Amino acid sequence: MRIDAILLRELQLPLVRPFETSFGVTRNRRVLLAEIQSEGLTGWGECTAGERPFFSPESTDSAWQVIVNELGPLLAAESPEHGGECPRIFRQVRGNQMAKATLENAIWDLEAQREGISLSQLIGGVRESIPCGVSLGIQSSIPELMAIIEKELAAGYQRIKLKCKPGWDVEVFEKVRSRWPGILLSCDANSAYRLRDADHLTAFDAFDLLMIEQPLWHDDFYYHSMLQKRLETPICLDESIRNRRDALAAIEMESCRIINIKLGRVGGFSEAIAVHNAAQERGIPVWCGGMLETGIGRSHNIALSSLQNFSLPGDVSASARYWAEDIIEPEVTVSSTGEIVIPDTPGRGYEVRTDLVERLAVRKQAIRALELVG
Ligand code: OSB
Ligand code: MG
Repeated sequence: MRIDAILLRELQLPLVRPFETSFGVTRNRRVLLAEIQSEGLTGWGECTAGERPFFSPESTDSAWQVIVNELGPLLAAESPEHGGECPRIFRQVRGNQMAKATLENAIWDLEAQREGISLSQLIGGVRESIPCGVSLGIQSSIPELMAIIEKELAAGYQRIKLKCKPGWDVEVFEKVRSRWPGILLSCDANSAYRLRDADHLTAFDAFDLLMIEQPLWHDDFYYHSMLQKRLETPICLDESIRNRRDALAAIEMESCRIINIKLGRVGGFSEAIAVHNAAQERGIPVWCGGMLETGIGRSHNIALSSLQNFSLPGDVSASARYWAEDIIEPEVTVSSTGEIVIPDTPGRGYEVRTDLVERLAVRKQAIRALELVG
């Protein structure tokens, strides 16, 4: 596929409600989108980096620079036939997985369109619909959280994940569990605890949590393996897993029993599929995480979640939970049984509302193959 143009845009858009984690509050997203034009087709990618480098070392601004200066020129100089060639094309650039995923995922979208099949089909997806959960940020009071949980359960969501941190944990779990004894419930600490909190973390075992996500350091396997020995509740790793080797190390060391896969965090579909397969071969279930994506990133997550071993409800939920108006058509909706139907039309299966994208864009840059070669 000849790369005719790579267009980068930064969109600014407010979340319908603030999202608070142990590392900070997000009110407004700054989303970097890549539009890649190739032989009459258009592929889209979304960068999942945060506004600040708090979840991972990348940010909207760092990804913009790396794509403009490094990855965009490397890709524009090639004519990849498959999304799977991107890791080789980008190999010289270390890290920067979210920047890489922005372009790689757009190439997979283009490839599916060229083949006339859905992205889910292209990657070998086997599901017709995916089970959905919600990730609920830290609230200002427990009654406010209870009201939100009530609403999300009524909407059909199959699993409730609570963001937690010291001071917003056992007391919250106690209240939620006593009101809803049977629901699938998990928590996500985003690295808010240390090994000296191990006794405190063992108290989480009383609440029959499906998992505790990333309790310790963002880059750790060893101390998570120490902690897992002391916990009945399975640990799920998110931040620590940047690639297949990390997944193998974590599984081998018994640092976790479940893995959260995020396309951006591992650098795109190639590595996400590799992590998925490595986990599946070792009997470790995975689920698809979210990064407050617009409909473009969300549609990539939906396709990814159609792979066999995505057997637990993910954090991929309806557009309307995030945006007054999403930039895709139709918006992502969730059924009353908490499922999203996988589209079967070519590519991602959701149209991009290019007029709205233009209106929301605050920064634009074109990377053209010819200019680069010349
Ligand atoms: O750790 O899963 C996380 C959002 C931003 C950064 C990290 C995380 C999250 C979420 C939100 O949990 C998931 C979503 O609803 O998109
Ligand atoms: Mg997480």
